[in-house]
Amino acid sequence: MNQQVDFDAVVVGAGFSGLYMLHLLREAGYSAQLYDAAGDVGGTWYWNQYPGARCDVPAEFYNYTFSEEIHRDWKWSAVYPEQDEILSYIKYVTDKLDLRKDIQFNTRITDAKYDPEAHTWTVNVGGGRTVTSKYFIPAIGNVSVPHAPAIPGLDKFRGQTYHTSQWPHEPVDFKGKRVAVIGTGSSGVQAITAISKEAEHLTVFQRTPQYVMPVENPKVGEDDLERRRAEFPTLRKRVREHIVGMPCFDVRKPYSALEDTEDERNRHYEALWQEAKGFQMLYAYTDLTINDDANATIAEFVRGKIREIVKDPVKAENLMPTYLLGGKRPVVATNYYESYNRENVDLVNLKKTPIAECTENGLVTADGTEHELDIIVFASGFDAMIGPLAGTKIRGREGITLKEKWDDGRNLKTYLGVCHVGFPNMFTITGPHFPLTANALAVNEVIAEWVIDCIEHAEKQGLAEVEATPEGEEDWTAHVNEVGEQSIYARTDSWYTGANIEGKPRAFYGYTGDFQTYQDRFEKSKDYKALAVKPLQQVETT
Ligand code: NA7
Repeated sequence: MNQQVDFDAVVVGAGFSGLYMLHLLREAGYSAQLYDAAGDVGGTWYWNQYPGARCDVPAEFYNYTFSEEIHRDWKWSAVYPEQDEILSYIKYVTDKLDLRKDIQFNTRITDAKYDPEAHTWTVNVGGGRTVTSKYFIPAIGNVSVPHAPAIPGLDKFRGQTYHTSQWPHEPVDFKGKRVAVIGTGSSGVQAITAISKEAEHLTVFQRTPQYVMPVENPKVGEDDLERRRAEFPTLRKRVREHIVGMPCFDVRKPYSALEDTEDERNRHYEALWQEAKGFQMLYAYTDLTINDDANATIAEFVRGKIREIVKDPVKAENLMPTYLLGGKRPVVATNYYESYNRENVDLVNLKKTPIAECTENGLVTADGTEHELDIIVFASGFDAMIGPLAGTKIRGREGITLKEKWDDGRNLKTYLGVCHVGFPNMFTITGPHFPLTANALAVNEVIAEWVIDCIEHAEKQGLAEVEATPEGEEDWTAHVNEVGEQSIYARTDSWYTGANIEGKPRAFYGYTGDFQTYQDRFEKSKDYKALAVKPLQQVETT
């Protein structure tokens, strides 16, 4: 590279995507430095250390696919490993690739600015220091800025409060404690099943009931391990050829749910429920998430299961979801509904009795009931997708921030979710328009590999700048919005459309098309026609 810079590239975020990006940059011979606010690697898996946290994609497909050696020398203990094991895997890969020497921890990047004259990024690394780089690659996650309801009087509470995504790294003792969990998304559901077994009393504050699919978590035996090692050569291909990048889930009956009789359907659903393979239930037929009438059949089956499992009819009624199954991010868990049969577990339906205030003793609901508590756990989700990037003051060529460019989501446009008009030489890996329905780890690999190809292309062509064209942004954004409008996500309130946060503009914050179409777009974009380029020569002579 020709510019005078501290590093060819600055990467932000030491989660799965940032670490792989760092590896690819180094392999290609670029100097790179990675910064992370955390004290160690892990990203999501560093921060989300709440009880019960585990992956809901089988680990067989939730690990890197680029290195046979890494794959061969690692042994998952269970099909759906817990948070600490995933974090150990990330540390293992980091050490195996010797990445730590190019990572600076405990460094939150709060602002970065593009210099259109020098064609470099200046990144504030804290303590009055800045570093410069040609390329700037935020890989800061899309569910990494916690959201919590503003509860009047919360500051008076004498007990402890935690957010699932900011969990302390020392164990929290729930024994003998009266605990509240607010929120019943993936994190809340996992935390509820774990905390209910330990706490003296648990009160779940639920805004929207969830469809929770059962999942068993068998141990991985030696035979299975050998099979996985033997199958490694085809792993990447199998993952990338699957509609959501999880080739363990297959359509069990390759036709519409409406073609079976009610009895046949329910027998089929029951068999899958007993198999307890999580997301597999969504693939019982071909059309459960694209045809509302088909969707209604599985939704009704799950409601029937809730009635059957939960003994207290009032609790069961409050647990009944009514929206389109799959319209919110699907949730899987072991014995979630069974938790409500425990005598120490109560449920508050916030739609009927919202939280009015917090006192020094606990939470008071609108009916005047005071729920006395020692611990409040917020499992209330995130300012998802644009939150992390909009919350960082990243200023492009014209000096405006991403937050301003996107008008807080009212004018959200990206090119492939990766490049942005006005922000040359910047690539976002896990930002808005990231696919929401595909295996995130597989997507991370696709994007990071595209970014390194693009950088290689720019360097070979002697370019000073690469940047999305307005047409490229318009075209991709129109595609995201079109598939979003056609999907069930358009008709369900969730963080996919910003509906989880009051006042957040409604938009398709993520890509909801299938993984194949997504990859095709990336493949086709390798002609770089949607990138505006500024040859270095041209820059030097003007
Ligand atoms: P989610 O899926 O956004 O779940 C958050 C939960 O918190 C959900 O039940 C929300 O209800 C609830 N919530 C949000 N705001 C409030 C307020 N103001 N009052 C009460 N309850 C509230 O976050 P998770 O951490 O569970 O999972 C995020 C992703 O991480 C997950 O999809 C996986 O990809 C991993 P709502 O449904 O919005 O009514």
